[in-house]
Amino acid sequence: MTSFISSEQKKDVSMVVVMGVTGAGKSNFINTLAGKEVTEEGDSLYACTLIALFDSGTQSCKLIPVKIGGTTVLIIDTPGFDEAERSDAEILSEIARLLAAQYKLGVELKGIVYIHRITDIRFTGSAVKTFEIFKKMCGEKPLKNVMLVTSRWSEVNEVLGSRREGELRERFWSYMLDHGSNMSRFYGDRDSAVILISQLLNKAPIVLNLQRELVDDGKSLKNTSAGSYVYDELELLKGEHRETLADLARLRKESARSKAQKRRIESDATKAERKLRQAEDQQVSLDRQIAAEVDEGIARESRTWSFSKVLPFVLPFLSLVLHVLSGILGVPMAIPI
Ligand SMILES: Nc1nc2c(ncn2[C@@H]2O[C@H](COP(=O)(O)OP(=O)(O)O)[C@@H](O)[C@H]2O)c(=O)[nH]1
Ligand SMILES: [Mg+2]
Repeated sequence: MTSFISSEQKKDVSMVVVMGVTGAGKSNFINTLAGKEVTEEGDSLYACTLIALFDSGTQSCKLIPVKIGGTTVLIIDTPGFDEAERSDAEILSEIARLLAAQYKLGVELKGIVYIHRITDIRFTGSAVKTFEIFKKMCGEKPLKNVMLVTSRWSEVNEVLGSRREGELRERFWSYMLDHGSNMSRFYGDRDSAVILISQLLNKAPIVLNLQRELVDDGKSLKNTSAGSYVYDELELLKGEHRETLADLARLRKESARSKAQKRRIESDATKAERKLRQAEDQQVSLDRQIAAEVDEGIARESRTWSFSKVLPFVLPFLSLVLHVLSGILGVPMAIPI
């Protein structure tokens, strides 16, 4: 379906994904990057899109088109793998759908910005998990298009910040830096955000490990490196819930318990059983063919185009991409067609 789009048109649109834990400063970074563009240029396409996406109130991925130089960059704001309302499996599925669609549509992926607060003293469990999934999604080759960004520099003094930066460089981020990733500071101003994104735009486009696994190899999400990591984490979690249930079963057998204690045991057991079932359901939800789903989504969305009685080749590539991606993700878009 993308054959009617010339490679020249494709070059006008590219994509950058922003990742990091909740609260790292992803949305702040993207707003800073996009904000001035929206107000200065007053382009209704960008303004409407931005408002529609940020008003949606969901924790899902968001698409924000930003104009930098002569090109439009679709910035993807992703949720961290630590959301209370959404499971890791759900979040990964959504990111996977989006990346598979971008790859199939032929939009160039220029890189990934990974944001980390310089104020964080240590890597928490969710930071480790988000970073691990991110690494597995990437694979090795695309690491040269990864920008490791530290945020919240206004909240640390320079000496302390530099020391923590050194720790990140030598410990947590050394593997990625050795494989060509770059490290950068975001000071909260638009210029530093633009410089950062521009560095990625100058690079050759990348194909992520996850995209090759899903689209080229036709693997189910569960069988990809990132998917199997999430699956295995769920397996560990299930083990913990089973242990809890076994402990509670032992307590149940012991006699001489008060009514209150018995009630407590039953309520704890119900909770553990529910969590066990949820983990099982999440594992099942990873057993899906993302590439096939995306094909269906693209076919469905292109039918909408033909219903609108407008020939696809006269439409700007950007509008088409936004239409398809938002349709696949179920994100509301206010794009005038
Ligand atoms: N002081 C300061 N606050 C920030 C910075 N970046 C983000 N914040 C605040 O931290 C909170 C979380 O940021 P947000 O961009 O929503 O994080 P996200 O979950 O990664 O999208 C918000 O209240 C922001 O206003 C920063 O560089 N400096
Ligand atoms: Mg956010």
